[in-house]
Amino acid sequence: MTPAPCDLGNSKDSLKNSIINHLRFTLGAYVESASKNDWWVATCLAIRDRVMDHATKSRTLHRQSGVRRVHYLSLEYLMGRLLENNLRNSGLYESTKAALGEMGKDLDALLDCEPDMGLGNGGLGRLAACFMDSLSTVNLPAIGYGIHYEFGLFRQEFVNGKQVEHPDAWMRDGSPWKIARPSYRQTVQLYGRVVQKFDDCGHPRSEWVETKALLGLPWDIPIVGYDSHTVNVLRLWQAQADEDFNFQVFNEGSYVEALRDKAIAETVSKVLYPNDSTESGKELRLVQQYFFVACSLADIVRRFKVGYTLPWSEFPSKAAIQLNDTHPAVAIPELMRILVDLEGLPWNEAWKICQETFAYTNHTLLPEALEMWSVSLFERVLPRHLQIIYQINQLFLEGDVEAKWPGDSEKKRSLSLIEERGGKYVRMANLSVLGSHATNGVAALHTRLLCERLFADFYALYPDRFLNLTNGITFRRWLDVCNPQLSALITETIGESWKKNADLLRNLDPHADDPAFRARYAKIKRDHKVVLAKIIEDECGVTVSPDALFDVQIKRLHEYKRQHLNLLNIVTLYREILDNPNADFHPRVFIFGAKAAPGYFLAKNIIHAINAVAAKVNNDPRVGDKLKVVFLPNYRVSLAEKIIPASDLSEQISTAGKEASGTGNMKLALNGSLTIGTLDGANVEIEEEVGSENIFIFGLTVEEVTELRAKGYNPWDYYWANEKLRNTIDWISSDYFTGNAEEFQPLRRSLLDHGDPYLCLADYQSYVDAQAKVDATYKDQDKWVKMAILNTARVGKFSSDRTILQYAEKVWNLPQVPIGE
Ligand code: Z15
Repeated sequence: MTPAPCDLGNSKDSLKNSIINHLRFTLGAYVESASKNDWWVATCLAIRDRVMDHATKSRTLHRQSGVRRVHYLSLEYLMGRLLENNLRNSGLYESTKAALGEMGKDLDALLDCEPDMGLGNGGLGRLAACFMDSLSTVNLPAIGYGIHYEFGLFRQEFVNGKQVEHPDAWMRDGSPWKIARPSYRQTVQLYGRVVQKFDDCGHPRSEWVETKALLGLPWDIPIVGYDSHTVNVLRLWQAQADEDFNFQVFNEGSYVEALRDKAIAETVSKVLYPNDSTESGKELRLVQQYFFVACSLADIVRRFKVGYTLPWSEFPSKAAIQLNDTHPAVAIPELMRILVDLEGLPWNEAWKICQETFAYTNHTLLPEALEMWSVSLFERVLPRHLQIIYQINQLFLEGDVEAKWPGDSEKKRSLSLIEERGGKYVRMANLSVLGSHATNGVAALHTRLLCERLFADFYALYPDRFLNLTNGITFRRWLDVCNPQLSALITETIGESWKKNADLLRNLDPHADDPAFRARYAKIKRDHKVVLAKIIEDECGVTVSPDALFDVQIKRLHEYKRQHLNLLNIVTLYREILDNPNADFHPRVFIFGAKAAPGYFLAKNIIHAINAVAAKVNNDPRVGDKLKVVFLPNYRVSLAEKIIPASDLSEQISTAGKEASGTGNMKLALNGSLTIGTLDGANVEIEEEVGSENIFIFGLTVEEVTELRAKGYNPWDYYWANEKLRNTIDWISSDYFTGNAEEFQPLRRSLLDHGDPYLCLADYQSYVDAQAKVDATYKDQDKWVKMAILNTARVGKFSSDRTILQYAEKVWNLPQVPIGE
């Protein structure tokens, strides 16, 4: 007899029961004395119970129907907090709030207990998180694979204006969202050597022997879509020691040695590498990549063998695998190894399966971000995979390349999987293009540059492999969760179907001319600015007026993103306010949020410079309220959710051709923050959507940058020609801001002696002029609010639901599979 199921209803009373049960039986706490954290955990578990049922149902239906699934492979998932998102997506927010309210608890206060799940650096990791949300929302069968890092991205603090990093022990107390799946544990091999053997039919077979073994324990996190019953999972692998392997050591009596090995094994999933858009080249990073790729592929192959007894040629019809950048590209030789060495398939059949299975997303053109592994390191860690890569390369260069460009060794050098100049390196980008059927860029301009520049020769050879899939963001987290007031106003005005079809936001367009609507829209913005002003007071000790223009630059600190160009304008304004105290300048608060990679010296110098300028400006009585500069420490998803709805102006000022897409630009525009930006990445498409009268575009275009560099760029020309610019740079590099003129010499030298690689000086005047136009426009509040509303109304294109449906149609060939109640 099946026992009666427990009450998993969605009513207030059911939820109340569940929460109380979890307090009592899971946490062993009394309702009367439970801590705030206990209440938070109990609430998460009550929601998780309801979600898990749908996860099991989704998995079963996907298996039974035998549909193709997409497997998203990413080293990073920047999930942020999950409770509010899961509540809003599942429609349980109101009933849970009421249930807790009856027990004297405030849901919104509990939400702040949750540590961010910060298993990513920046845009690439957050994109993966938005995609997981959209995959569940639009009912696509999907699994996300990644690493269960014990420590996510470091916590940032400022000490005397300088960045200090602290470990982020996000799951020291466990996490109510993750579930261990010990029965799906996998074993992974590393190091060792390759021996040639022959199988029973006399065919040569490579065998990888004398390897070290590592175990991967999967943790599942359910992903709740909006108004959909599909619950996919994010499966994260934790590295563990292989007990069997350690027994050899035990037998020699070295008990303590064995446990040391165990600790070494567990370092593999210990910590996220904190670099965004620069590769580290470290052995542990390669081991991390292979570890999670090998676990994930073994898991995919296990599922393929359990579900059906199909020939291997059918593998691609069951499994699509998306490579999020080249970080998981070792999956290509790993699948070849499985098919050729373990399953005994002929090389050409295996290669066809590989190409049909994999697709690759490129996220950058920056040379320092293109992964290259030294051949000697690669050979030591993955000897068999290096052989496979060499074999792929040889067949490619002697096959397709020779056929298209007979005898052309220059083409072979450029297309080769191996870089030969200055030591040998494996080019992971070339491997990714070659081993997959699709390579996509993340914005239209970025894709054009991929085809014209980075992959020009590959594009000539395989033009049909390249496509554009412009990035998107989930409107649930980046509007519904972070700005429920605006979300409610929109729903009241145009109905709620925009949540499933973001293009319908265009129906807001006419309301920009309605003064009553404008007033409500403006009030929501101002209320958020009051909340942010309080956070600024608490975090930075700076008092700011919510009536000032909130000017926001939030993103990783990188020279190409040009936080230092922003700083040049700030210091120029500071000078102007002192020189011309009666000028009609609308008060402005410059707000920064950014982490620098711990080893990125100049980025840290720029953070210090911004903080030093802030300290002077904020305490200068001659400036008063006209200008404030704040650098909020420890920028992360949960802080972004508070800054974005309160922003008036969105700084998207990268050097043209450098920012692949940007996604913060989309989040800010959606929340009615006007963009000041260059024609770079997705800014180009934002301008197309919102109209050029509703955005502040400035600076050199990609073509003009190329031209300027060709004729020879010299920052000194701009320095000598522009007195304001000269005074600004000289002032920053004087002793005025810290008492020590040496402090910001690295920044000065980069801008002048080292050639200003990101053209700050070339774009300076155009940026300052655009900022003056912003100031003038803001003074006309009616006009500004109209522009803001039109931004919200016209950015529907940037919903990640649209992006994901394009992937499903153009790359993965996936069906949408609705899951019943
Ligand atoms: C990263 O966050 C991005 C690119 C990278 O190569 C690495 Cl290693 C990390 C970013 C891009 O800089 C950004 O323009 C883009 O919007 C984002 O990926 C998502 O595609």
